[in-house]
Amino acid sequence: MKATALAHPNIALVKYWGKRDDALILPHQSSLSLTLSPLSVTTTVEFGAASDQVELNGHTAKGSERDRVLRLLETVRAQAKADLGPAKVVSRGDFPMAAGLASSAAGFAALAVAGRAAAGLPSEPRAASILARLGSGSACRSVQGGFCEWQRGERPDGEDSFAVQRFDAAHWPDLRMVVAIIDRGEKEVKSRDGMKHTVDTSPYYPAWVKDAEAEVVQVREHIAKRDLQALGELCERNAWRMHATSFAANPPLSYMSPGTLALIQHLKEQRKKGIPVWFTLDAGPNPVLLTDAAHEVAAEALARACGAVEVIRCVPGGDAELKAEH
Ligand code: 2P0
Repeated sequence: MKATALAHPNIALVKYWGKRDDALILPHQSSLSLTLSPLSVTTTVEFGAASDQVELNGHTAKGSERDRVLRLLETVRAQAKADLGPAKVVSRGDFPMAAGLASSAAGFAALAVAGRAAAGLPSEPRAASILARLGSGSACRSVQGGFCEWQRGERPDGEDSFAVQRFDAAHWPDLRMVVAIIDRGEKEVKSRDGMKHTVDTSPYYPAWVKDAEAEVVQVREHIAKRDLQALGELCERNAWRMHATSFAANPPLSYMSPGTLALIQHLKEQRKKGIPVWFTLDAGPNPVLLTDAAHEVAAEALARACGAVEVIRCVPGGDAELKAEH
């Protein structure tokens, strides 16, 4: 009746930006991401508590935050076909939650894996990925490690919309992701609201969706060959295009800060000097730099020189995993 799971956040190389079904969290497009180690969220679920309790990073969750967690566990109860009673959930992350690092992705992946185990359901990546998706779209890509592809699926019930692992973390141990925290503040527009606004009002949105499936295939090929330059160039272009859809929304929406632009423009100069470093950028001001092990120190130094207040060096991460209960 009690289980604890640890999951890593992920950074999308081809991004998810927009839903075709808001309730089931079904995307307009497929996406492909990489999990980030050593960053993690650890979540414990215990059924049979006196009442539903949700504690996130030491605070009692309220409102929509609490509702999202409890709704996911409602699905677990239905799947287990058992009256498991109220649930106590305790979740804690080890990285800045508002850094735009998809903490919700790691959190809901850990919740899905722990929730299924606490209910006595078998360990099944596909079922856990679908469950995690119901909490937060990108969470479906944090159930397994390495490079995971969220296939958009076609079915209206979402049963074919889940992530599959394309390459495990050991496929490319030399790859490095350097998270450059430009701004620790909470973003003004949450991803969920920003993507909905973009889908509803941006004339560029259909072009973004049209390109996505082909980009997933191309990224897969670059990863297969461990071609950092080709991967970096495609990731940058994909990030620019995602942000371009938001710039064109009405009213326009920008997640970049002046510091973001200063850093990402500087990368061009660094590449001319022979440093292999590219960026990707989620719905926030903090770029993630892609490079190799030989250049991670240089990438950190240039992020700091461009104003990063904190830098986190990451390597490809593994699967979400259950922890032994004591
Ligand atoms: C991604 N992002 O592919 C994209 C790129 C942000 C930019 O997935 O509404 O927290 O819970 O499904 O997954 C962030 O959005 O949104 C996100 P919901 P989510 O990683």
